[in-house]
Amino acid sequence: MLNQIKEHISEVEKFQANTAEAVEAFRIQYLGKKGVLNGLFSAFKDVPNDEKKEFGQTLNELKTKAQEKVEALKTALEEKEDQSGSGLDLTMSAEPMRMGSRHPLSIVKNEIVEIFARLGFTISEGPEIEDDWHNFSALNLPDEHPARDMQDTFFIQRDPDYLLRTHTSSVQVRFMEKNQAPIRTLSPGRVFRNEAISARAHCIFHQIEGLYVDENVSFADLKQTLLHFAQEFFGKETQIRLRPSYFPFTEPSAEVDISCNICKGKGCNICKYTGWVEILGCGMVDPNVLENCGIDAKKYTGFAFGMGVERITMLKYQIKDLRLFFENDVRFLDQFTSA
Ligand code: 2NM
Repeated sequence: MLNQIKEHISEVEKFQANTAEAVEAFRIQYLGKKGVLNGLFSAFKDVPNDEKKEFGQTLNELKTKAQEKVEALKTALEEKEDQSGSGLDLTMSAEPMRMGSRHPLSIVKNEIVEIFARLGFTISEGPEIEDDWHNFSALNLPDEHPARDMQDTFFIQRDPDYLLRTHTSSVQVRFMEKNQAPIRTLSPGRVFRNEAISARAHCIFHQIEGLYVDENVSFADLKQTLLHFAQEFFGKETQIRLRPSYFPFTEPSAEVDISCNICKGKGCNICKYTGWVEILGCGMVDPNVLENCGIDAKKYTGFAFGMGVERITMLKYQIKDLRLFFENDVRFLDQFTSA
């Protein structure tokens, strides 16, 4: 009987299996209800007393060995499966995840804001629905000015007039009414004009206007500030030129061109073969405007400028149709990656 157990032990030690079924069959053969071990344990009571000790020890050895064998074979099979058979390929690339990206107008707005922030300008914001005073009268726009016409302005209510602001200068009027010089402020925001939508015009667009008021602010300060901006935004080699212009709220006024950064002056579609591209309007704030906003025009002077964010963005990325900014087609938006 003892020899029989020892034979089982050596058989258990030798046993090998490659499939889960073979391991299970082995477990049932030895450790199952009607298995070898239960059979031998039942025979234990018939073993003579002086042999019981050795018999019991050997039988326990067989049981432990059988249990360990089953565990070892199961673990080996599981490891083998992890490496290959489960259909899980750890070298496969992950499902592509759609990352959001910033709207090109936001990218450009943030870049412009940062350039002026480094010069000490802070952001001011105001309402999109304005009254006549902040959008027109305070800014020296005479009653007969064409911008006041229904054709150009979206009126919400007449007499008293409420309208969608046509420029962000209204924000700067509000800022001057609340703050005294020195003032350095930048007003980015949406503006509204009653225009037919085309590749070049939209009834909603974005402006950034800047205002600098202090003692002894000169036209030279304006020019140098705008040159610095142009070189920061469009590149160090960029040149600017100023052409005389007219705005009701500034005197003198100018339009600013940058040297064409596409063709470097050689002549191309963008600059219409002139070598120059218009980017903004500017001027010295009319003393009437300063006085209208409660700033002493005898003591202070100021410069102001305004630019269209769409125009600058189209130049930067060579976008040919303004409507793309408002359609939010992901095939368009996906192309812009930046902070
Ligand atoms: C422009 C051109 C020139 C401008 C003027 C003012 C204010 F409120 F200070 F009078 N803000 N922005 C201004 C001046 C805007 O946009 C083409």
